[in-house]
Amino acid sequence: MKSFRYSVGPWNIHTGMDPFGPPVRKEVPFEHKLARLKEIGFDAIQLHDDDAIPNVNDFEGSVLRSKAKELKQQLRNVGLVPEFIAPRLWEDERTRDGAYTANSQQLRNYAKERSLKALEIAEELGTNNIVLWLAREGTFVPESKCGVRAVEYLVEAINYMLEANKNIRILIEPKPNEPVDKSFIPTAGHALALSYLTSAPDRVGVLIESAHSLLAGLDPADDMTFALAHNKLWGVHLNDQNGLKFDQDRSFGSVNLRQAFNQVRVLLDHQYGQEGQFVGLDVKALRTQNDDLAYKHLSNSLFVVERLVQKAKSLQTEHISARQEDTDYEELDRLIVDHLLGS
Ligand code: GLO
Ligand code: MG
Repeated sequence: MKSFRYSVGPWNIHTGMDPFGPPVRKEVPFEHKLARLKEIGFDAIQLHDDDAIPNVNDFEGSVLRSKAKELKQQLRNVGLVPEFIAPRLWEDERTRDGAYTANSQQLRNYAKERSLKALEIAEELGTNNIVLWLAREGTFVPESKCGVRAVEYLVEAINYMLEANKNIRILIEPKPNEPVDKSFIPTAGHALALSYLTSAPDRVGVLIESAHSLLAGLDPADDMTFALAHNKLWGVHLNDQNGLKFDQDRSFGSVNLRQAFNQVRVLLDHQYGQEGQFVGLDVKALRTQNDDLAYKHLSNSLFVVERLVQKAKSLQTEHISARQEDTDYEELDRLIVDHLLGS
C-alpha cells in the first residue's frame, strides 16, 4: 500500500543532454513514457502545455481543445490522471527577456495569451492546477528591469488567468536562479507574498521543489511547513541537490538523507495529500545511465520516499516529546540519527 499518490513529468525521462554535451540516450516516445511511468508506480502526470500538445503555438480554439480531448482519452487508457498544466514560457524565442516581465508589452502579451492556452488544455483534461515556474522572470543585469514593475506585471498576469477561468488555481514554483541569475520570485516566502497581492489569494498557492529551496540556502522541509501554515502547499517536487551549484535534480534522498527524512515527516505530520495533492518528483537520471537504466532515478526516489515514510511512522514520538520537554536536543539529534541508521 503506497502512502501517497505520486506524480512525475515526461521531462523526467530524458536523453541526458546537458549544456556541455549532446544526448547519450534515445528519445523515448511520449506514449512509451506514459506506459513506463504507470508501470513504475505513478498515479498522475505533470504536463507542460507543449508536452500535452506539441507545437502548442500553432493551435487554438476548437482544434486545441480537440487535441486536449484526445490526450485525455490517452491518459485514461493508461490509467494516469493529469496533475497540472504548466505554460512553458522559457523556450520560445519571444520569452528570452522573460515572459510576464519582459520589457516589451507585445512580448508580455504573448506570454499571457500562451498562458490562456494552458488554461484551456487544463479545462479539457479536467485539472484545475496551473503551475507557474517563472523561469526567465528575473535579471542578469540589475539595471535592465525595475523590480517593483516586475512584481506588478506578475500580479497582472496572474490576475488575468484567475479572471479568465474562475475554477483554476495557480501554484507558483519558486526558484532563486537558473536560467536567470536573480529571480524575481526566488523563494516560497516570495511566492506566498505574491499570492496575497493577487485578486484571488485563495486560488494562488505554491509548489515547493526540494532543490530550489536548497539553491536558496533554505531547508525544503521548512519551506513546506511555512506553506502548510498558510494552507497553500498544493504541490511538491521532491529531489535532491548538493549545495549551491547548478540545479542537479538528483534522486530524492541521494545527497542528504536527514533533510529528505524531514520533508517526508512534515508531509505526513500535516496530512499532505488528503485533499488530493500529489507527491511529485522532479528528478533527472545521471548522464552515465544507459537507455535501460535511465528509469532508476524514478523507482529509487519512490522507494526512498516510502522507506522514509516507514522511518517517520516508526519514530518513537514519546521520546521526541520527552526531549522537547527537557530540551536535551543533543540526545534528540542522536535519537534521530540512530533511527535513520537503523539496526
Ligand atoms: C526547473 C523546474 C521545472 C518545473 C517544470 C514544471 O527547474 O523544476 O522542472 O518543475 O517546468 O513547471
Ligand atoms: Mg520542478
